[in-house]
Formats: sequence, C-alpha cells, structure tokens
Amino acid sequence: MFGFGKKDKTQEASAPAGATPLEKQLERPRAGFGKRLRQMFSFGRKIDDELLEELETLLLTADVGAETTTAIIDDLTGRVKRKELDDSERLMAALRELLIQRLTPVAKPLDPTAADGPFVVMVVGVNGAGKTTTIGKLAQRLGSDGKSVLLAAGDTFRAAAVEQLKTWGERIGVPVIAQDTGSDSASVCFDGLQAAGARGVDVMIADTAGRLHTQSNLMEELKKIKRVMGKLDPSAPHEVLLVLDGTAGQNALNQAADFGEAVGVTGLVVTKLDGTAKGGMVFALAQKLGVPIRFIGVGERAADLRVFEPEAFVDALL
Ligand SMILES: Nc1nc2c(ncn2[C@@H]2O[C@H](COP(=O)(O)OP(=O)(O)O)[C@@H](O)[C@H]2O)c(=O)[nH]1
Ligand SMILES: [Mg+2]
Repeated sequence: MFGFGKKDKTQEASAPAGATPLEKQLERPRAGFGKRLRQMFSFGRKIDDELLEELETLLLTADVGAETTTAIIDDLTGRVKRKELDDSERLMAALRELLIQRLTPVAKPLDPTAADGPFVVMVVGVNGAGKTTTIGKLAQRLGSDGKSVLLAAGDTFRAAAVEQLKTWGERIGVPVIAQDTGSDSASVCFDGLQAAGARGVDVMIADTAGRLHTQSNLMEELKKIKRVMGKLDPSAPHEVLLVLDGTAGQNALNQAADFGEAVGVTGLVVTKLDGTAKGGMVFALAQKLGVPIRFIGVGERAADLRVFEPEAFVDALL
C-alpha cells in the first residue's frame, strides 16, 4: 500500500535457504505495530498534529522508549512544518528511514575469527531468556558456516539444563563438555576451553546459569567463569553474549545494566520476537545500551536465529 513493506534482496540474506520469511516470523509484533500504523494512515488522512500525536502514542506503547520516540516525532514534526512530508506515503517512508537509522549503529554481526585459539563465547542471561536454545541455534549456524564448535554445559545449577544442552549437541552433532549437576560452573567452562584448544576447535560456547540477576552470587559465579577461562587464554571470553527475552519490556533493560556491570556484555541476542513481544524494545535497547545486537530469535527451531539486520527488521515490523 505504501511501498515501505517491499522486500529487497538483502532482506533474506541472513536466512538459510527455504527458511520462513522474517515478516511471517514477526507476524505478531507486525500485527500490533505495523497494522495499527497502516490503519492510522488509511483513508488519505491529513498530516497534522493529531496524527503525529497518535504516532507518538503508538511508538510508546510498542516499547520503543521515550527518548527514541521523542527524537523521531521531533524530526517528523519539523519536516511536516517545512512541508516536506505532505502525504502519508512520504511520512511513512520518513518514519521507516528514521527507524532504520536508530538501529544501524548496533547492527554489527558476530565475527568469531578474531582469536588465536578457540573463539570463546560466554552466554549469559536470566533463566528462561533463551540461552540454551540460542546456543543450540548458534552452534548449528556456525557449523553450517564450516566452523567446528564445542559446547560447555556451564549451567550446572539444574540437571535439566545439562540434559537440554546435551540434547542440542546430539541433534546438531556438536560435542558437549559437561559435569554432574551442582559441580563448579567455572571448572566446566575451563574443561570446555581446554578441550576446545586441544581439539583445535574454532568456537567454544559456554552456557551459564541464570538464576535471578539480582542475586549477587550469580554475578560472582559469572565473574569467576570469566576469570578462570582467562587463565587458559587471557583474551577469553572474546564475546559475552547477553540473551534477552523480547517480551520482557523494561525488565530487559535492567537486566542488561546488571549483567553489563558484572561481566561486560559485548553482544546481545533478543529472543522470542515471534511471540507476544512488541518489537519496539529493540529500539530502546539500541538507544540505551548501544551494545551490538548480534542476532534475533524468532522461533524454537534451529533455523530461527537470524542475524540482526535493521532494514529487514524494520520492514518486517511495518
Ligand atoms: N517462540 C520462541 N521461543 C523461544 C525462543 N528462544 C527460546 N525459546 C523458548 O524459551 C524457553 C526457554 O528457553 P531456554 O533456552 O531453556 O532458556 P534459558 O533458561 O535461558 O537457557 C524454551 O521453551 C525455548 O524453546 C524464540 O526465539 N522464540
Ligand atoms: Mg538454559
């Protein structure tokens, strides 16, 4: 209708062949945000203050966050005043551009080549955010890129967590280093890195526990894992990947601040964007944290981890 939902070739670059289109996977946030946006602009609506106010409310209720919303609305208001945006199609195109611009600084893909030995990814986040699932998907993706991968079952807190990682390992044919439940998480990660080094593995991914981030013993445990792996390779971990549940809203921002302070997060994965997430949270994260968003999770299958691409994301959302 407006031409802003048009797909271009780059949109599907991150998806494996035969994968579900991103706009299908983001169907629900799209229905909440994009659809309401299209309704708002239908019937040749006049571009006036009232419309801009409605747009402001829509962005806020989609979790885009106050700062980003204000910046976008101010920019659009200025252009409307200067008569640069006199029809809804132009306004939509301008909005699309602004949304993409906000995300571009954090669109930096994970590059697991910058290490002498194994590239070490330490995955952190609260319980249920999607850490273990993301590790399975990521291992599969790296494997199909021709990289050898080894997983360390560092969530030794729950028996089910170790089993879950082992199941992923079997499914995708990747070795998993594990010890019994209750054993020292740092020692599992140490063993994992040692094994990865000995076997000449390209990428080692460490799972960790995620008891509530407000419990300081979890943060101490994570710091210890970092420290202990650093004894084998002072540059490890090369990536501290924070997994955030896309439906968590403001909570995700608080989690990011806490984990960031404790272990220095270098990359984000936002999961469950196929669910009830409003999608706007991604903009708030980009604005508040400025940490690269490496991937988005859009389902539970191995193929449902997509490289974060602002244009594809915004188009799928709108
Ligand atoms: N729909 C959907 N579910 C997901 C996604 N990522 C993870 N999950 C589900 O979220 C639940 C918790 O995931 P898990 O990996 O065990 O979280 P962890 O506790 O952080 O390790 C599981 O039921 C996963 O299948 C996603 O991108 N989309
Ligand atoms: Mg887990």
